[in-house]
Amino acid sequence: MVEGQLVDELVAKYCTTRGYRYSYGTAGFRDDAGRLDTVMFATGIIACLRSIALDGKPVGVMITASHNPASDNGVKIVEPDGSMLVQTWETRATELANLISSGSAAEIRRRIAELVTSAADVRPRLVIGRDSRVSGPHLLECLLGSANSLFQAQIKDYGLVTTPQLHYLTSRSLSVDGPVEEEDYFVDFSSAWNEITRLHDVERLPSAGLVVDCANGIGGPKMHSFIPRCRVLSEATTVINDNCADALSLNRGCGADFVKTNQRLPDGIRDTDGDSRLYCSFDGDADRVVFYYLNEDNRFQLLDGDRISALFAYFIAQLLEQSGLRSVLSMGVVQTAYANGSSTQYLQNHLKVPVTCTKTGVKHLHHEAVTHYDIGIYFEANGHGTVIFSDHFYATLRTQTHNSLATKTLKLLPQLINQTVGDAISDMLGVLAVLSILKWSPARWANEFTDLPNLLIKVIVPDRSQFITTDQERKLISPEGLQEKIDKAVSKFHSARSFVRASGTEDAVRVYAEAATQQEANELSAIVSKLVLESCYK
Ligand code: G16
Repeated sequence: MVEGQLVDELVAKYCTTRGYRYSYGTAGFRDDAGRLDTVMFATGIIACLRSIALDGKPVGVMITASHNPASDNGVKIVEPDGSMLVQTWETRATELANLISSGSAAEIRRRIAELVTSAADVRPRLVIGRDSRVSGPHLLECLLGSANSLFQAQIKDYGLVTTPQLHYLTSRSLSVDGPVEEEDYFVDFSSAWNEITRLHDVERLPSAGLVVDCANGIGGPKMHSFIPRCRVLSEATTVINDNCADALSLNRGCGADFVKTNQRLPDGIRDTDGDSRLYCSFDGDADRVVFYYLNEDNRFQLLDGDRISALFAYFIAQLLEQSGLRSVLSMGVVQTAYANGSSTQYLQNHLKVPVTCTKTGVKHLHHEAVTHYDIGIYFEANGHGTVIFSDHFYATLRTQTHNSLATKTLKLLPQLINQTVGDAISDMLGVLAVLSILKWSPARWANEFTDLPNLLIKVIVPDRSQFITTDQERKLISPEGLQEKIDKAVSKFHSARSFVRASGTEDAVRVYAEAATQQEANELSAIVSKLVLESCYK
């Protein structure tokens, strides 16, 4: 039985942010770090209850706001197998955070006591990590405030890690008896890289080198620990924007989101004349990656998540063909509405690979990939994604007695590519391995198709919750009448498409426009943005 007085004391101590409305969004709770005390305390309770409901299996908690500015923070809960929290529990998390934020002392006391006493007599296990934000340690204290005092949880705190490391370490804690250390992550992925590159006699990258922009986030120090373990890469790689000690520089003028949204080089890259290196940018917690290079006119060319999907689909289709497994193992690509129309055409018409579209948020793409395919390739255009292999895939490969080079390569891919979640480091290794094996330069990779010109912008509105979508977020059902106006605007342009959706990680509405020329895409974007604002102030 939990003492009401204990609950009162804990709430008074840890839940200083009151009166806000919270929502477990695209990637957990996200907000200005100063507003998250209460959310962290509530998350400690929900994570423990989840672990108890799963008989004390390890549940992950990652404190991060990923691509958002340094002043924000956030938290998300990870299932024991490393996937995202199941959706019914997202609702529980939102309800509890809002009750503690806005309920009366008596309501809070009653609800928390109810939750704690109704839980089975099992000691919960939490696996915790955080990114490099300065607010991390304080928010961790608020989380531990409930997890320790109300549940006496068994806690493994990995300190500063990337989000994908935390997902990986959580799933490893489930499958391995004995201690799991961060070192395991480095060893597992560098070994897979070393093995696949030896198998294919890779001695150099197909570009003059690799430059990795770490967004001044936690990816920087992790890359410095990781790269020396990787053959070929250790000499070829330059790590930039790796100063995570300078808290304010996080995601500022650099990183995957900046590069993708602005379609330009990040700060920190100077002398690029005659440069034939391959570049990539991670985001603040290293769960996204986009690539780019400078073409012969020294112009920036982006190779985003759509290109990564296309590259993996091309390569794996070839391996399946060579190993005689094309009709045995199903392969498909999952995209969101942000995928460039040309990439969808290329996958469906050229590679003959099925493509499905889901709502934004890797949790949706992951679910689709796992449900439908033996090899599910999913990347959001922003570079967030992975390739997932099914039990049927592993079983089929076990029965292959003739171990051709293609079969051996297929067996190694799931070790190289993080199976729990999108991972900038592991995705980078996957892309580099494929390019090296195919001997494709960045320009060769880019030549597979030409992107339709596009523009993605943010529009700040008084209340983004008014923007309600359907059809995998491609159409609005509210505000009333806005979709019809957007459709009318789109019909005036060539090969055009536009959609509007509320962000789940920022207080803004996103407007995407695509058309036959950049000028048309820009014009369409301006018209749709104006329609969005008019719908708010009419
Ligand atoms: C998160 C999600 C991604 C999503 C992105 C933007 O990324 O994990 O799946 O694409 O937010 O979402 P929204 O458009 O709803 O703001 P990250 O890198 O911030 O964790």
